[in-house]
Amino acid sequence: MRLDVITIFPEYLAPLRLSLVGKAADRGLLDIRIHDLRAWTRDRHHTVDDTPYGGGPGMVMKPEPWGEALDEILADGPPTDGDGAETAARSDTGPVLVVPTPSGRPFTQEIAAELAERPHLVFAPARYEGIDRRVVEEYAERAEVRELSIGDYVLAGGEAPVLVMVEAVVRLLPGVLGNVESHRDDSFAAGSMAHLLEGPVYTKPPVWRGREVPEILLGGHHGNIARWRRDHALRRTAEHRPDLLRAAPPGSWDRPDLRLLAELGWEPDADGRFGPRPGGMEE
Ligand code: 6GU
Repeated sequence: MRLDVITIFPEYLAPLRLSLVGKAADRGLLDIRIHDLRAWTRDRHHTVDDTPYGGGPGMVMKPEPWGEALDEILADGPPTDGDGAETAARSDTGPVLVVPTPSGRPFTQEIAAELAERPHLVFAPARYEGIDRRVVEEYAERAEVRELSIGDYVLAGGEAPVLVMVEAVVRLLPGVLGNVESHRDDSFAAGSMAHLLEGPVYTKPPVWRGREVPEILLGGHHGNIARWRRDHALRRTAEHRPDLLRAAPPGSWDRPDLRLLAELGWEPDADGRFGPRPGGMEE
């Protein structure tokens, strides 16, 4: 996978050289290139922003440096296959331009998995007032553009979101995680533990500061251990992310799940989905 990041703070992306992502790059699974947007300015002051048309606070990133940077980087990326009948903007092998913005669609595990299938990702982090709109319009004709937000809060720029998204994508690439099984129980991964958060984990010693590891985990009864883990995942999800329980398709729950959920005050509606109790205080 080829990964380009165009930024006015190249040093902010230094963590991509470390840890899991850095190792994947060292092993040749990933070609990461960080570019300074100011390299594509032509004035003495390397100007990348200007005041917004229509007035208002803050500054807007000028389109010209982005245009020159993206032209060069898209031309230099891996070739798009196809018979010519499909455009790069629609091809599964064409580049994806990721524009981090608090006004984007929510970045999810599903989107991370889609991005992990693509050969070329180009990230365009901006300061939060954003990039002149015409840049997204222009490149939507030549790439698949994804405007993505990492959560409901406002950051000063898109660089931290790039670190987040790259890590989420790269750990899904074949050969990056040592143990293929490591994906299976991920909170938010598909499978029988989908829509459940992960529960608690323990390691040695068996007693630490007088606190014992739950006894069931010390025995070798795999069925009981799996049940214990699922119960705790369910408790944690009900507590921290009730929205995930409500969104779960009917048929997600087995008999012990339903018993535990009832104990926690949840019950399914006629379609088998959990919703706020009639007469409850929610919504
Ligand atoms: Cl992607 N960018 C900025 N600036 N703030 C954010 C964000 C992105 N996602 C959440 N907040």
